[in-house]
Amino acid sequence: MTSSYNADQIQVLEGLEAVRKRPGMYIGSTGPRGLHHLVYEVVDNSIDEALAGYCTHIEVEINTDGSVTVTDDGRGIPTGIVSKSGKSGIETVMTVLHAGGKFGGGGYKVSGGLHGVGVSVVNALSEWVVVRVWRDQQLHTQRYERGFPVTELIAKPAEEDRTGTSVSFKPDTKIFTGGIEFDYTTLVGRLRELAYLNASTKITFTDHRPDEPRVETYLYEGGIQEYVAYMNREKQPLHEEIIYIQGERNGAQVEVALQWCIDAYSDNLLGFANNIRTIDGGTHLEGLKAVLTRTMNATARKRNKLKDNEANLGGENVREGLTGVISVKVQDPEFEGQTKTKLGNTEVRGIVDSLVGEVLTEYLEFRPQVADSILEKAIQAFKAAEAARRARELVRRKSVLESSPLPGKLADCSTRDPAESEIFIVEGDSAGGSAKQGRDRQFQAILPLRGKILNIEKTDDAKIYKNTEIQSLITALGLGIKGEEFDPSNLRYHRIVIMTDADVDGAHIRTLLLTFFYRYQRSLVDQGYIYIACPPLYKLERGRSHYYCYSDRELQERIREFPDNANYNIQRFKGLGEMMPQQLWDTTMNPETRTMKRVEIEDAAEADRIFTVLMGDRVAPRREFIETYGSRLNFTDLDI
Ligand code: 0RA
Repeated sequence: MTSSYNADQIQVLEGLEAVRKRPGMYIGSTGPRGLHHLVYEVVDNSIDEALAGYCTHIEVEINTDGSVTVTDDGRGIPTGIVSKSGKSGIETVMTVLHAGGKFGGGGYKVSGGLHGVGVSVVNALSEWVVVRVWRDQQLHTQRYERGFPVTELIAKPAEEDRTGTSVSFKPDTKIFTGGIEFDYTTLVGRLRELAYLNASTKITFTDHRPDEPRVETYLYEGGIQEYVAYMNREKQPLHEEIIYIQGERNGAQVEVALQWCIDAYSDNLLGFANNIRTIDGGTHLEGLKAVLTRTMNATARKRNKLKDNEANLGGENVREGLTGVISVKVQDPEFEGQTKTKLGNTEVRGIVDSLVGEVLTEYLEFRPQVADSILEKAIQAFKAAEAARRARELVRRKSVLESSPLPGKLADCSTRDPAESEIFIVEGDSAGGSAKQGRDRQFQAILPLRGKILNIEKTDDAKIYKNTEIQSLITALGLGIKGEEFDPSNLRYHRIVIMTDADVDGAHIRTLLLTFFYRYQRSLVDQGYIYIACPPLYKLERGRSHYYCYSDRELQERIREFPDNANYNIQRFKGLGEMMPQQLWDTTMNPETRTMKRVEIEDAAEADRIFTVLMGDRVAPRREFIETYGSRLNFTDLDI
């Protein structure tokens, strides 16, 4: 320990102690998400330095011992004594909750970070941390263990002529009991996203764990414009130039990039506030949607695309085929909702609305062809929506969607509490039969589907509502109308489990179902209601014991454990229908023993693109995708 404690220091220790006692409060969870959050928290500090205009390069490294190093070329954390804490700036940043860049008057205008808790939280939750700061021609180093400094701040002449900060940390296995292994793909997704959101900030990512280290560099001079171009790279743009709007009003910075595509029918708008992906939307997206609808309608009237007696285009019509990113940076972001991913600042709505309105109106005035092609697409969408609405009304009148009887083939569960209810969607009647007999009818429902469901990516809305398998899904689950704001209290089951055979057909049906959920009511996926069952591939019997194996590797490993001359028998399950009801329960459905994968979207842009490529109507990009990734085309690889 460096010195005796004063009152402030005691408060500090209590602060970090609180973090170790209730880590979830500070980083969300102690699972993989929380673990990766540590990296983001450190990187956010370097991003803040970049936003302030002092840092151009951030390097992130996963080291061979599983620790992570984040290095930037910013000003370096101040080393002098901070009067309030009586400690060096470095120790203050490392040990005082929320200290971040806020002391010494050098505070930042806006700051990123979801929890915004600062590096001190990373320090508290790490077995060790080593900080290096290049400043004033010196290299300052200090080491911490579980939050406590274990060395002095040591300064020696710097060998390089540079400034900056480097933080290395090894997460504490006492806190992250599920393991401290960082996932390459997860980090790549977020770091690339950060590079898009912070134009001209170079981010290098190196994974030193493999024999041959993997290095990636992200540097996007065009920022979110390049992000939109990247998301649309498999699509056909309606206009070449990406519409880019940028401005600042009342201390809030707004950046918008938009591009409509001919061959896209849903809208794909991503919102960010202070670099946080706002999955649940918020005022920035509300403002953007409102101004897009108003501006396009006004332009349509001005250009005589809509007559006086014709109704306005709806928001969804205007957004059809649109890929867009809105990124706002505000001084005091308020994040709402359960997952804190909805921007709440009310002033942002009006700021986005007025700023985008002015620039977009003028933009379209100068580019009448662009305006006309977007409007023509919107008008087509409007007409198609009208046709779909008529088809829907027909469906509604037949009361398929509302107060309709549940589908006949649904074997419902007895409980009426959605929170404890599960529904297994299975292919075919024979699998359905096994599942019905094997389930716990108290809380498990079974819905057998016949054959392949419609590919919703390629089908227009009118056909979707006419399809009986889709009708069954909609009514059994209690879903509303496609794309409309969905009231989760209508959802009849909080676990929707896709249970298909472990073969190519099964994988295809699973993809079709995932596409359906993703495009029809994406919030089901976002809220984590969708699961994939993992039935075993083999039953291995030896003497009186048996094992279920879920992969070829597991089978081989089991067999290898047997003595050389052992007699054993392998049964391969060709489909769920071949399993005895009791087996299906034991291996796949019993919550005590089963494994299920929860479907999560880690990278929205990637997910959108992959669905377009895999399920859309252009063949060339699909072939290319399958040729590139074919051998490892399964859902864990796709991160969905
Ligand atoms: C406090 C004040 C200043 C910079 C920083 C902290 C800072 C923190 C981190 C964490 C990672 N990289 C960082 N870079 C800077 C302002 C410095 C000044 O006024 O010179």
